[in-house]
Amino acid sequence: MFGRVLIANRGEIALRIIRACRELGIEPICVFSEADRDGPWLKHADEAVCIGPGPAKESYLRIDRIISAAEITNVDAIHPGYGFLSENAHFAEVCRDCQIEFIGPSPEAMAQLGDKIAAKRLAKQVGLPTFPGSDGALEDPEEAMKVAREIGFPVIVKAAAGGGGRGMRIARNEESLRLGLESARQEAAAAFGNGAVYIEKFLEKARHLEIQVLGDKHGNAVHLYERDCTSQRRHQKLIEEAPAPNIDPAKRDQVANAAASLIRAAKYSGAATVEFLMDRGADFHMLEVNTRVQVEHPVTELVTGVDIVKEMIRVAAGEKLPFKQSDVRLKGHAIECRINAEDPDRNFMPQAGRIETFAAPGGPGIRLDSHARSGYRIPPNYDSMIGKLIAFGPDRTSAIARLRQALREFEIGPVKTTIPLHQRLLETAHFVNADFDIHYVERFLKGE
Ligand code: MV4
Repeated sequence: MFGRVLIANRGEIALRIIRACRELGIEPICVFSEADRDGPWLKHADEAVCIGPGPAKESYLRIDRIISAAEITNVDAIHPGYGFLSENAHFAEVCRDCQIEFIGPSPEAMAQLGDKIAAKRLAKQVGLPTFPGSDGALEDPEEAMKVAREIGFPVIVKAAAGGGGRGMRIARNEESLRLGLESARQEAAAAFGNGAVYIEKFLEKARHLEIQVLGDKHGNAVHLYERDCTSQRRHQKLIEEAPAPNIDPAKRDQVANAAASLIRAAKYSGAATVEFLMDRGADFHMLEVNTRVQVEHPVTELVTGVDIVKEMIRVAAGEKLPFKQSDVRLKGHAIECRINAEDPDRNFMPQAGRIETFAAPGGPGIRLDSHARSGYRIPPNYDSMIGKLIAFGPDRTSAIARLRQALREFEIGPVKTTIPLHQRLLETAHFVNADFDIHYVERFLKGE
C-alpha cells in the first residue's frame, strides 16, 4: 500500500480522500491555492503545499506545480478527486512518466472512454443499448442529413470531447441541424481542441441514471448498481439517489452487467460511471462514461456498503477488488442533496463570504460530507458546492423523512444556500412519487 498520497483537489472531496487515507494508514498530503489558505480540511493533512493564486488555472489546474509538490513531499500517488485534472489523460500520463501512481485509470483507458464516440462504439460492442445515430464522427453536413432522415427528427448533435451538456445542439428540422452542426463543431473545437461531432436520436422525456463500476488491474470489474440523478438544473445535479425508484429489475441487471463488461473491455482500473437515459418504457440508452469519482458517490456507498474512495486507492496500489459481483447486494435507500452556496431567489447567484452560523444535522441514517463550518470564508474562485447531505433509510419513504428532518435542523447563515429549495423539492408530488424527468426541476422553478 502507498505510504503517502497527494490530494490534487480541495473542499469536501479533499476531506473525503483524507478520511479514506487515514483508514488505510496512508499519510494524506494536500496542495492548496492562496484562496484556500484557511481551508479547514488542510488541518487534517500531514503536510500542505501552496501551489499558486486563487484562480484554478494558476493552481489546481497547473500540472507542473502539482508534480513539483508531489516530488517535494515524496508521495507515492496522486488522487485527483473530481473536476480540475481528474479527467485529463495528459495529467495521468505525466504522473506515469514521473513514476507517481495516478489514482484512476491509465491514460489510454481514460482517453478511450472519455471520447464519447469511442466509448459509444465500445459500448455497442459489449451489448449496451445506445441511441441510433451516426456511426462515428460526421465528416460533412450531407452525411448528417442522411442519418437524420433515417432515424427521424428530433436529433441531437454532440461533441465527442464534450460532457455535462457542453457542445450539444438539438435539431428538429434540416435547417437547424445544418446550423447546429456548424456551431457545435466550432464550440467544441474552441473549448476542447477537438471539433469532432456526432448525432443521435433525441429523447424528449427521460430520467438520468448512471451505473457505478469499479475495475482493478487484474481484469476484474464489478458494478455497484445505479443512481438516479434526474433532479438537476442546467446540467447541475441537485438531488441523487440509489437505488433508482421504479425501474425494471431485469433490465437493470442486464444493463449493469454490460456496463461492467464495458469497463473490463477498456482494461480500466479505478472508479467509472456509465451514464444512461431511461425512457418511459423503462428502457436504457447509454450516453457517456465518467472516468472519475463522482460527487454523488456516497449514495452508492450507503446502499452497497462499499467504500468507493478506499477501493480506488487499493486498486491503484495493485490490489485485487476484494469482492465479486455476487457479493454486492443492495440494502435500503439513500438520497443526497447538494448544498450549494447560491441564492435560488437570485438566479442561483454564487454566494462568497463568511459563514457565521453552521449547525450540522444528525441522527439515524444521516451523513454530512462537508468542509464548511462556522467562521469558514467561502472563496469566490470555485464551485459553489459547500457540502452534501445524505440520508439513508430502510426504504425510500424513510430516507425522504430523515432527509426532510435533517434539512430542518441544518442551519447555515447568513450565506444563502440551496437548503430551502431542497425542502420545497422534497415536498413535491413529482419527487415523492418519483414521477419526474430531467426537466421537472426547471418546470418547478418556473412555477409550472
Ligand atoms: C441526450 C438527451 C436526449 N437525447 N441525448 C445532457 C448531458 C449529457 N450527459 C447528455 N445529455 C443529454 N443527452 C439524447 N440522445 C438529453 C440530454 C439532456 C440531459 C441528460 C441528462 C440530464 C439532464 C439533461 C438535460 C438536458 C439534456
